[in-house]
Amino acid sequence: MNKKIAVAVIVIGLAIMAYFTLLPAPPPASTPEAAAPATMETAAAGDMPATPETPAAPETPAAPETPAVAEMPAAPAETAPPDAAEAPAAAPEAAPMDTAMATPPAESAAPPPPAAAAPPAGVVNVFNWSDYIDDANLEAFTRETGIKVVYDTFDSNDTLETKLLAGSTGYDIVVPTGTFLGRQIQAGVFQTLDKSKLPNIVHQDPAITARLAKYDPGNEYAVNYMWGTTGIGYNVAKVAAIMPDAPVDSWKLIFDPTILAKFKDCGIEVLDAPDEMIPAALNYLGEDPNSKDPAVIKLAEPVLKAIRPFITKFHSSQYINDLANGDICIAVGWSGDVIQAQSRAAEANNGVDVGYSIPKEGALIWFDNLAMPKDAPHPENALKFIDFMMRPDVAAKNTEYIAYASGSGDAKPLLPPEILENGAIYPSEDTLSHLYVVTPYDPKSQRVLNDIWTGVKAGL
Ligand code: SPD
Repeated sequence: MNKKIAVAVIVIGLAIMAYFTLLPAPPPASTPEAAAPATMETAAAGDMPATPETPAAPETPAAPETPAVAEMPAAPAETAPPDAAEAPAAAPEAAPMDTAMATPPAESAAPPPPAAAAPPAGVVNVFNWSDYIDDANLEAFTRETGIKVVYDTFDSNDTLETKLLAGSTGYDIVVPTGTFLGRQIQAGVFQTLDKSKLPNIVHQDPAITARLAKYDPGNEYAVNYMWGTTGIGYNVAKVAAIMPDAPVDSWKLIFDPTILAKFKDCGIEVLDAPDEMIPAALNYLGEDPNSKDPAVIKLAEPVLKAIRPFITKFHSSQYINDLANGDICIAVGWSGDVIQAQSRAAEANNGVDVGYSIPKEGALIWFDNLAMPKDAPHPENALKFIDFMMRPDVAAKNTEYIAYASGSGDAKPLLPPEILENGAIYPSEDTLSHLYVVTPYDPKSQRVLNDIWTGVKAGL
C-alpha cells in the first residue's frame, strides 16, 4: 500500500515538473505590449530601459478594435507634468486619448520579427495635440530605435504655453502652433535643433519650411509637423432640415446671430481659442484678422457676444465625437478633426454625414511644429523622434490617419488620391489664396484678446 502511494507521489511530481518546463517564457520587450506608448502618468519615468521583467507599458489597455464613437473620451485639457528624473511608475487612470481611440492597423497587431526590434534605449517624452498621430508610428519608432515613447496630449496652445513658460516640463518634444512658437522662441524656451542629426529634413516641403521661417527665422528651432485650416464642421442633414439654404460656405453661419440662433437647440460648439475665434470674427467684419491694434481687436467683442447665447460649448476637441455622433449641428473646428469626425461616423455606420467648409470670406491657415524644450531630458532621443516623424513613409501614414496636411513634401506621392485630392486636407491654390495667417501676439494685445474671450465665455 505504502509503496503504491510513493509511486503515485513520484508520478504526480514528475507531471508537475513537466508542466512548468513547458510553460511559455515571458514576452520580450519587443512585443507590441512593450512597444505601446505610455502616458506620463503610466510610464516609469527616467531612462530606465524596459526589460522583459518590467515591460514598458503593460498597463496600457489595448485599443478597441472598432472604436465606439459614443465612448470616446474628450481629450484632457491638462495632463500632469512629467518628472523625467523622479516620477515613480503610477497606475494608469485612463488610456491616453490617442491610444484609446486608435484602431490598430493589421500590421501593428502582429508581433514584429525579433531581428527587427532594437534593444531598449531609454525614453522620449512627447507632448502633442490630441488626435494627432497614428499610434502605429509610435510603436514602429520604439521597435526600430528601442526608445520608449511616453506620450501626453493637449488641445490648446495656451495649455502648452503655460507649461513651457513655467519650465521643467520634462518633455523632450512639444508641438506649438506657429503663432505661439514665435514668441516662445523669443522667450528662450526652446533649444536649436542639430540638423546634422536630422537627415530626413531634406524631405520637408520647402514652401512650408519657408512659411515656418516667418515664426522661426532661419528654421533653427522647429520643423513643421502638420498644417491645416480652421473652418466649419456641420451635420449635413440636420443643418439642411433646419435651414435648407443655410450658408455653410460662409462665416455668416456662425457670426450672423439671426442665422446661428436657428441651430441653438441642435448644438453649436466653437473652439476655446481666442487666437482663432477673434481673428475669425474680425475677418467676417472685413477687418484685418491679424491686427494687433487693441481698438481693432475690440471690434470682435460685440460680434462674439451677440452669438454667445446660442453656443452650447467652448471646447477644442469634444466636437469630433459630438459631430460624429450627430449630437450637434455645427462646430468651428480644425480641418483634420472634422474629417476624423466624418470617418468615425462612417466607421460607426450611424448615418451621420459630416461636412467641412473653408468659408469663402477666408479662414486661418496654421502650422504645428515639432520643437525641443531647452531643458529636454533626452535631447538625443528627441532628435531621433523628430527625424523619424519626418521620414516620408511615416509622415504619410500620419497624414492618412489624422487627415492633416504633412510638412513632409516627399510624403505626398505616398498618399492615396482621396487624401491628396481632398481640398479640406490639401486646399487648392485658389482656396490657399483666401487663407490668412495670424502672427504672434505681443503681451499687450494678447491681454486684450484674453479679456474679451473671458467676458464672452462668461456671457458678460
Ligand atoms: N487634433 C489636432 C488639432 C491640431 C490643431 N492645431 C491647430 C492649432 C491652430 N491654432
